[in-house]
Amino acid sequence: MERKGDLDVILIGLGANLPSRFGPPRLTLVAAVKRLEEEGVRITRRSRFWRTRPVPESDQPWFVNAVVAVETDLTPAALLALLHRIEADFGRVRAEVNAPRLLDLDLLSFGRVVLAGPEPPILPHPRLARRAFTLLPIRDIAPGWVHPVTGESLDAMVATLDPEQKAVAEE
Ligand code: PH2
Ligand code: MG
Ligand code: MG
Repeated sequence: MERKGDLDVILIGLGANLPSRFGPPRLTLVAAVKRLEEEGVRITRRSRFWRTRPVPESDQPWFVNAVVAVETDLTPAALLALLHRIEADFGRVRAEVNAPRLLDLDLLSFGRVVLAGPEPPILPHPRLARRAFTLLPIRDIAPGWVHPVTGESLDAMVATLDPEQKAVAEE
């Protein structure tokens, strides 16, 4: 398969810290990737699964996070709507910000597209550059990716992270 340049990838972040009907968080993420494929979204790369401390720090369970690179003909807004539909189908109930969740699907970046809002999606994802749980999985699958707005490399962004953002690769 032709490998798209790291700058052109469409990146989806996956996270969970509660069990779902599919099992513990990691199995939920595996099921969500399968569901994306069934919906016609082609998965071209998948990061390792990372166990990550909740941000902001709390007594919630640690998360499992991963990132996939995909190909799709959907627009960014249509892809975001699909992600929300899958979250709902998996049983996600939207509670307060940063509540524990059984599945979170975030549209992190859409090639070089920059969308400032206010209506979603905001691209790239506004908090992406400050989170180990997005940067480290992206580095697994697109090490040459640079932030489309700031031009910063992954290594540069990772270097500015608070070391309290613990993240451990599972495989
Ligand atoms: N998602 C959040 C808030 N905090 N922390 C970790 N470790 N992983 C997440 O996916 C996460 C979070 C909001 O979506
Ligand atoms: Mg999120
Ligand atoms: Mg989300």
